[in-house]
Amino acid sequence: MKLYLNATSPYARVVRIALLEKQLEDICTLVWVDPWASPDVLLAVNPGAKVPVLEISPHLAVSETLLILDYLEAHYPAIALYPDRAQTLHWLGLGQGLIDAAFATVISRKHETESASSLLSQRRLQAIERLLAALDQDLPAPADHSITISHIMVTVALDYLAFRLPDIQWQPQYPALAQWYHEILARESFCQTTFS
Ligand SMILES: N[C@@H](CCC(=O)N[C@@H](CS)C(=O)NCC(=O)O)C(=O)O
Repeated sequence: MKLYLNATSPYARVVRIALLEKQLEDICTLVWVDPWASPDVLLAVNPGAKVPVLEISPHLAVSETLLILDYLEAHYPAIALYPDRAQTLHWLGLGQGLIDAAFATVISRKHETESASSLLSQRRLQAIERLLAALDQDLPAPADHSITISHIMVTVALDYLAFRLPDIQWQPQYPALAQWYHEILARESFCQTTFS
């Protein structure tokens, strides 16, 4: 297998951590690309020019983070990341929503596609605020030695906020969520995949 990724993508980091936690890193080659440059090697596996993409075999590649995770879980179930599926999907949706809102905010700021006071910007920031409050109220159960895909998605989302949107000062407001985040962040799979 090959994973196409870049080092600042929260979506790609989720997949990479899932591969590490499932102990699949030895059977997956990392292919580093800049999706914004639309390199031919990426377009060949994903005409949409986005990372992550998991190339399973020549002419067979899966794009979209949740679909890649679904493939990995179905084909490599030995270390399971979806223990209680309904509950896991509940938190997974909150984490993916947080990444989507944060990533769209970063991109619109970077490319100045809209002003900070625009309706869409405001709605995204409000969504981030509400998602943080919801997660603080209802955290995925603490990870012991095992970890679930919800822990991965939510922690990557929170770390992406710290990396790209440090002006959103959520940690003093939500100390329980902050403690939970720092505990998971200390795992080897997160240390090996820091944003850079
Ligand atoms: N819905 C996709 C989003 C992936 C995505 O937006 N990736 C970004 C990097 S974080 C990208 O490749 N952007 C390049 C582009 O939009 O042209 C997923 O869940 O995997």
